[in-house]
This record gives sequence, C-alpha cells and structure tokens, in this order.
Amino acid sequence: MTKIREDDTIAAISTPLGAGGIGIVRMSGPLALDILKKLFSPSAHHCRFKSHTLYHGIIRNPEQDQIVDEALCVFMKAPKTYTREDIVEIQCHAGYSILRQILELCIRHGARLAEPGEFTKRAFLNGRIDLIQAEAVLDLTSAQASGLSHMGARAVKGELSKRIRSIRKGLVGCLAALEVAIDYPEEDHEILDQADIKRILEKEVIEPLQTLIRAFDRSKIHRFGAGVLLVGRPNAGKSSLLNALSCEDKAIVTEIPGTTRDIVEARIEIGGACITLLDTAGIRHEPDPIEAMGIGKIRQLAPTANLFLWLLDISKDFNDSDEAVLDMIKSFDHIPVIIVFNKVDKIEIGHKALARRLLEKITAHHEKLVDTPYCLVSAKRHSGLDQLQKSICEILLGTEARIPDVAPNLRQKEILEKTLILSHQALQGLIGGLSPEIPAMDIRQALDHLSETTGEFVTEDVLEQIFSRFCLGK
Ligand SMILES: Nc1nc2c(ncn2[C@@H]2O[C@H](COP(=O)(O)OP(=O)(O)O)[C@@H](O)[C@H]2O)c(=O)[nH]1
Ligand SMILES: [Mg+2]
Repeated sequence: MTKIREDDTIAAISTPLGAGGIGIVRMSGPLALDILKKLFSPSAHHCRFKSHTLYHGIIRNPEQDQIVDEALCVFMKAPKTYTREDIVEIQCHAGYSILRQILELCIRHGARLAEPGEFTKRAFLNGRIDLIQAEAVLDLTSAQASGLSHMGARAVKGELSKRIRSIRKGLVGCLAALEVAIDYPEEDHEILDQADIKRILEKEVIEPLQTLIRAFDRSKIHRFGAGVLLVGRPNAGKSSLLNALSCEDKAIVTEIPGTTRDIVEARIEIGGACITLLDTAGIRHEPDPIEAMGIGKIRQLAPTANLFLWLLDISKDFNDSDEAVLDMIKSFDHIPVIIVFNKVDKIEIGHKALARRLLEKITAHHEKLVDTPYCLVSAKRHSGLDQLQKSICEILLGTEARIPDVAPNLRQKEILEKTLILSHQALQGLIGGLSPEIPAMDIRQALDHLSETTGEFVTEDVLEQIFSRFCLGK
C-alpha cells in the first residue's frame, strides 16, 4: 500500500462488480464536490448540492458531451461522513462499463484510485472509528453467516472498544497509584492502597481480559466457519444428504455405487455459523483406482475437518466397507463424529432396534464411539434433518450455542493474551511484595500492548496488514 496523502481525493467503485440493479462510485476528499459538479447535470435547476441530500440527474462525459448514465448523487459534507471528509456517492446502473467510465471521469478530473480499505483507513486516521471498529467493518463486509455479522455490528458500534477502554482505565488507575508509591514511598497514600490495586487488577483487568479471550474461543467457528466431512460406504446416501441439508441439487445422486469421486462442497448456516459440507467418495473395502484417488482426497482433507458425519444405510448390515470407513475415522481420533443412520424410510418399524444393533457392531470394533451421538434420517424424504442439524450445532458450538455479543478477532486476542500475562505478572509481583517499580513496569508494558488493539499505538506495517485485506471501495 502506498503512503496515504490525506489531503487528496480518492475514488473507487464501492459495490461488487457483476450483474445487479445499482452500482455506486464513491469519492472522499476535498475535491469530491468540485468533481461531481463537472460531471453531473442535476434535473432540478435550483440544485445547490445541499449536504446529505439525494439529487437526480445525468452523468456526462464533459469533454465529449456524452451521456454516461442517469444517476442519483449525494454530497455529504465533512465532518459528518464515513471518512470525516467530504464524500460524494454516485448511484448509477450496475453495468461494469458504466461504473468504470464514471470512475475514470472522477480520476481524470482530479481524484486518484483508492487503495483497498482506504475509505475505512481514513475513517480511522481521522479519528471517527478506532482500529477495532475498522476491523469490524471488514467482518461485516465479509460475513457469510449471521454470527459474524452480529458480532461485527456490535463491534462497529463500539461495544468491544468500550470493554477494552474499561480494562485500560483499570490499568491506568493501578499505574497511577503505583507511581505515587514510587515517588513518595514514605507517605500513606489516599488514592489507592495495595489491596485496592490488587482488587482492581484482578476484577477490572484480569477477569475481563479472560472473558474476552474465552469469547474468542467461543466465536472461532462463527469467525472461521467449520468443515463437516460426509463419509460412508458407497450408496449410503452422502450426496443425497448434502443436497437435502443445503436445499440444493449440487451433488449427483444415483443408485450406482461410486458416483462421487471428487469432493463436492455446499455452504449452509447452522446456529449462525457458516458450515461447509464436504461430500466425498464412498469408502470401500476394495476400491477401484479412481475411487482410491477419491479416498486419498478424503485423507488429505480429513485433518482439517471439524466433524465427520458418518452415514450408514440402516437397511443394510455392517460390512467390510463400513469397517474401512471406521478405520479411516479411527485414524483421526480427535475429530468428533455423528453417526447418521440413513434411509429410515425403507424400514417400516423397529428403526431404533436396528440402529442399536448397528451401534453394537460399531462399538465392538471401536469402543471409543460408545457415546457418539447418532441420528436417524431419510435424506430422500428430508426427515430427521432438524435433529441432525441440532446435533451438528451442539458439537460445533456447544449446547449453549449463543453467539457471543462481543469477541475479539485473532489479532486482538493475541494482544489481549500478552496484556493478560503482564497483568498477572504485576499482580504476582504485588502479592510477592516486590517494590512498586517492577509491577509498574509490567503495567506500563501491558498498556502499550493494549493500545495496539484500538490503534492508539500501532505501526504502519500493522495498518497495512489490516487494511490490505479490505476490498476496493470500502
Ligand atoms: N430410500 C432411500 N433412498 C436413498 C436415501 N438416500 C439416498 N438414497 C438412494 O441411495 C442411492 C445412493 O445415494 P447417494 O446419495 O448417491 O449415495 P452416496 O454414494 O453415499 O453419495 C440413490 O439411489 C439414492 O436415491 C434415503 O434416505 N432413502
Ligand atoms: Mg455420492
């Protein structure tokens, strides 16, 4: 990313490219309105470009006096804008050629192409949002499922920043008291005594830090999604189940065993998290060469999976191929499993007894699966899927699958961990009766780390890393 000159005017297409109704070209900076005036002929003759008011008109190429598009334009005067600079948005039709022509006109008349994330970076540099809020904007623009957008929306509002500020306040209070103790060691201090400092460190610093770090762990699946691998012998109904769960017709389903050879993916949302279902080749005792390659792919993918759904045909007995599946599952012992007895529609009665009998055989081969949850479904009739989704949710997100309201991202969590270690160290120092200089040093360092979360103290490298992950136009 090039070094930003904050006094220039930037422009970008701010809506995704592709077929759509409308597209938006956005400009931010001191020339935004002047450029708009050169390109835009408002329908209303008395148009004075009042701030935050939408005007209808035509965008023209002034050199060739050519109409580019009919548009709605808005000028937003600084500082009540996203970047705290003057902003112009030109809403036109979404065709790429139109958007590009308008962007080129903006650039020809004095703007420069924005870097990825530069609008948000300006909002940060101009003090409208802190770094946590800026990163939350990134979450909001990339969220595939409701969990991340829920956390993102709260962080954009400043709720995570508020928690961090409160921890900072605790640390600052302790440091101030320790500094008084360093400067005036002989006197009794009114501000905070040792017991107060310890209590604040514990209750207002360490505990809230631990809560936030735990929230990161709880939010991991919401943030990064999860991979669920469907495994089972050929014809167990894996592809049918992928289609049923995703309500799509993604994978080919036939009665011919060995139809699926490549991995087929489908995304679904469970408990607010984005889950990638991966349909795989059937595993059998003696695979043909192509099936064997498919099974090789499963082995490659398996270590990254968060969960196996092991499909069995409830109407069939446990055989060598099921045993081959079990061997594969056994070799990834740390990955949880849900046993899915499929095709219950083929059996009139006694599903549970049949399932139990199969379970006995499974556990006779692998005792560890004794407490493994199981579900009875019919992928064909779409029955039992709610219960299956519930089990998936419980395993991936826990029984109390509430989406955390605030949770740090990985960068912030790593900083919080460093802050926690130093705060602990300070507390131990105080308990151990060290002279106040030493815990004060720890707290000062903890504060330095903490300020990297909100961005009061942050290097250009870190900023570049963060904002380069944004898309153009945000
Ligand atoms: N009766 C019944 N047939 C099913 C069910 N699920 C799949 N099948 C059939 O079983 C065959 C194999 O299904 P498929 O999904 O391709 O199995 P895969 O090889 O495990 O991917 C197809 O003929 C499906 O129509 C089910 O729940 N009930
Ligand atoms: Mg298949």
